[in-house]
Amino acid sequence: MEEKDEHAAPANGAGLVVVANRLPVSLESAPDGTRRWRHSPGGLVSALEPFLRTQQGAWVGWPGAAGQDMPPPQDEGLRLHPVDLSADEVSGFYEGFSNGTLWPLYHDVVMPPEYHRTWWEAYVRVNRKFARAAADVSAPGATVWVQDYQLQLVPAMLRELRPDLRIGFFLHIPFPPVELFMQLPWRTEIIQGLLGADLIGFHRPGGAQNFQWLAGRLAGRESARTVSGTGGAPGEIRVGDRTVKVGAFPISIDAGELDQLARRPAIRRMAEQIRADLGHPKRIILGVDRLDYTKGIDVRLRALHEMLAEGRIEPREVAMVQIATPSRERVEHYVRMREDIERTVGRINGEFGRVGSPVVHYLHTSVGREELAAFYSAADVMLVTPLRDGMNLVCKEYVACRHDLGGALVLSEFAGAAAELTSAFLVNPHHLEEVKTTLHQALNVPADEARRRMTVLREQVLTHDVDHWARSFLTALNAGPAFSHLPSRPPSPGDSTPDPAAPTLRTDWVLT
Ligand code: ADQ
Repeated sequence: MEEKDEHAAPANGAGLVVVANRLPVSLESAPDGTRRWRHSPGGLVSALEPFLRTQQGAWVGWPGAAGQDMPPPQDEGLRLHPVDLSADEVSGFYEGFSNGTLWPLYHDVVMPPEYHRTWWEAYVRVNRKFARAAADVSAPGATVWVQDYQLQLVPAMLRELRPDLRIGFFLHIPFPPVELFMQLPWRTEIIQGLLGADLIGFHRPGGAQNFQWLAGRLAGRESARTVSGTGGAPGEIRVGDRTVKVGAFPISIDAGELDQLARRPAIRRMAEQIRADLGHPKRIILGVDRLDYTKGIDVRLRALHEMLAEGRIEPREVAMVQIATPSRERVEHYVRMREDIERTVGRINGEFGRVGSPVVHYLHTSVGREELAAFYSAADVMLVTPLRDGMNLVCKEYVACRHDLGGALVLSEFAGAAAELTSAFLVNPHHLEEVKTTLHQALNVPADEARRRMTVLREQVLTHDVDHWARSFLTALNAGPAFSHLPSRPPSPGDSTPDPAAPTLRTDWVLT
């Protein structure tokens, strides 16, 4: 798939390179026309930063604005390498193939994916750009960790350019069932692209198993060992003289940091103020999501609407806050979904709200970490109802903020997190009556049962944080001769107990 292209390793290259669609900074334009870089620290950045700094790390990614020419800020521990994309590339690669084809296909086709050859061509072109950028910055024998569905061709392209590298790939969204993946006109190319990696990680063992089956069916690759269920060892696929490992690595959050944040008196005061601003309702229901059709925001609004209409919820006693971050606003499905959601909010408030006190408080905005922690602390019921979600970090963030053991989490069975957070109120979001019954249970849960459930949830989230995830993946990737260069860190409570969701590491992997 890749033309032969010789690439020499740079003399001062990085020992660990993260390749992701976005850089951890983005270029913003002020109203006066000036532009500046804004740091956008996410879970991935904070998880990988310690590793990156010890390895003279580099991060390769798109800065988020088409055709930018401003060099990004540099700091000593972490070098940022922007990949410049033209407006056409953003449209074909990002809005088109990534978010109009792969995103809906990988999320159980909850919206119909579109298949366009021009989008595919842009995807190939841009993946090649990312692969070249990674080849340009990686030291001899470096570890390169490629992230997510936008870059599935990069592992094979990069291997062609730099066979000396150790390459990992992690998919942050679900890997679809075999029969859905088979719809994709470029299915073989995607599987071959991923097989360029030494280790391919998914959130759930089911995704890893689907991939292994497809590697056999589409690329004629033999599985030496099939990945087993949660707790099992990664599977192995033979690719020529190489062994590709495939495993489940459930991602998490910086739980300790959020726990500490939520304990601060200032956050507790903010939470009290939120309750006061809402008119001291008996119950606060909260939703926090990117405004995405996979997140099931419409599902929870429909459930609330019907429960209000049936008199199962008294409008004066309940306030629902839905905070929705603007997302992918140029993609058509998203434009329509936003209109639908806003129409439903208007309808609920028109029928059940009063002057000065709507039932649904809808904020189409992104909020800061502190405000988010205050909302989580104030919420009696957290509604997380995606129709399909690779993991879902919001539910873990809510749990991390509830050191008071208060609150109730309603969680979709179709979120990857449901496999770990089994003490939540689990629900099938496709079954509206069940969503209503479960919401009713959560609104009325006795305090001692709520505390019991939250205690178990917190034990899981606080002992399986994002550092644990990054460490598990990099350990598995580097297992073998190069393993010893991982930095050490003081043990955390999670290290003492076996992780049911982490793969068992073998010492006999031989990587070439
Ligand atoms: P996302 O689809 O973006 O991630 P999620 O895992 O819930 O979904 O992460 C969203 C993040 O954005 C959370 O950290 C949350 O706090 C934040 N956020 C959401 N709305 C916000 C708001 N209004 N204001 C401020 N912050 C907000 C993808 C996959 C997931 C997978 C992650 C990580 O779709 O399944 O869990 O990657 O692998």
